[in-house]
Amino acid sequence: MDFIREDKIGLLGRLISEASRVVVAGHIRPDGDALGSTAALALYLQGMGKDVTVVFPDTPADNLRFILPASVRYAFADKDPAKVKEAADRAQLLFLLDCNAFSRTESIAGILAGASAGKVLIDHHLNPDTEAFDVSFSTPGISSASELLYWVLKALGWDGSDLSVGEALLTGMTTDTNNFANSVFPSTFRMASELIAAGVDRDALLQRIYNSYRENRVRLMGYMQYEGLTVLPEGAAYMVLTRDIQQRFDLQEGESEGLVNVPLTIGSVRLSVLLKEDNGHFRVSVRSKKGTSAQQLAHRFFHGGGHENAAGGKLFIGTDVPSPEAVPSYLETLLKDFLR
Ligand SMILES: [Mn+2]
Repeated sequence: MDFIREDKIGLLGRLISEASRVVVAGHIRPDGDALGSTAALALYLQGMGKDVTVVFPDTPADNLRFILPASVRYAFADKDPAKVKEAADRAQLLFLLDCNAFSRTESIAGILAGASAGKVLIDHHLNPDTEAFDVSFSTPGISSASELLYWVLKALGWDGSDLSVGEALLTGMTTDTNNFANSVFPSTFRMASELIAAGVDRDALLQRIYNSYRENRVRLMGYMQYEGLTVLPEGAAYMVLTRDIQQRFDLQEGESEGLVNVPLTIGSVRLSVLLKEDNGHFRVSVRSKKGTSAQQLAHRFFHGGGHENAAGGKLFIGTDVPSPEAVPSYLETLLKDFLR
């Protein structure tokens, strides 16, 4: 792959061969790509005889737990901060996957950034903090961190025979592209084709990702589309998932995944925003069609960023908006302004 530089692969190969204790880390509220890529790398390194710990700032959502193989050691800082610290202190090599900077690991950023281990970044977000790493693989023009890792492993000489590695990578790529709907490149199809030819069971994987939700999620999706959606004539749509609604549908972490994409199926809508109420702020997800920048909106108005057509951030109650009730009018004003 032309986006993988040979000199970096040489350096990475040396770092891996010299390390016996490795930490693999990903971002807060890990999604399928963060979990799939970290699981795949952990399995690959374990196959080489390395002592590997996968660390995250928080425990993954229940509906994504299936991505984590039982044979891998995990440490989640919200449950066991000492285990994360110990693993980082002992590590000789540390990987950060699916995020552009240590800050995306929030509560454990200081521990990871301050570790004496060699540091490697493998990511596909804009504006990577390459200064913080000994080797950085950062390619925004790729589907997912899982895909980038696939090409890095191939360049390192991985033979693809361990199907559990391939399964985790295909899972991560599938979730990040919304099952081949966004950010798909020729290289993405090539990766999928090679993995399926090698024997990865895509049907089983799709069942686990898309057909294993609880009933409440389907009802919430219906409710939000019927009652909770506002479509503006300027080409934007938004939904506000308040605390009340989350409680009413017994919503768990990860269960509103995909909802923000639905308004983009309306022909006139170029920009979709979902706000989910949290402690003292709203978590904001933004999706856009080509030609409209979700990343710009998230960066300018929601203290965030991400990819051109899929981004996120936060809206703080008290500083950005005086109260939750003020959110709709605040949003409508800025969306109209942004799309003008
Ligand atoms: Mn990703």
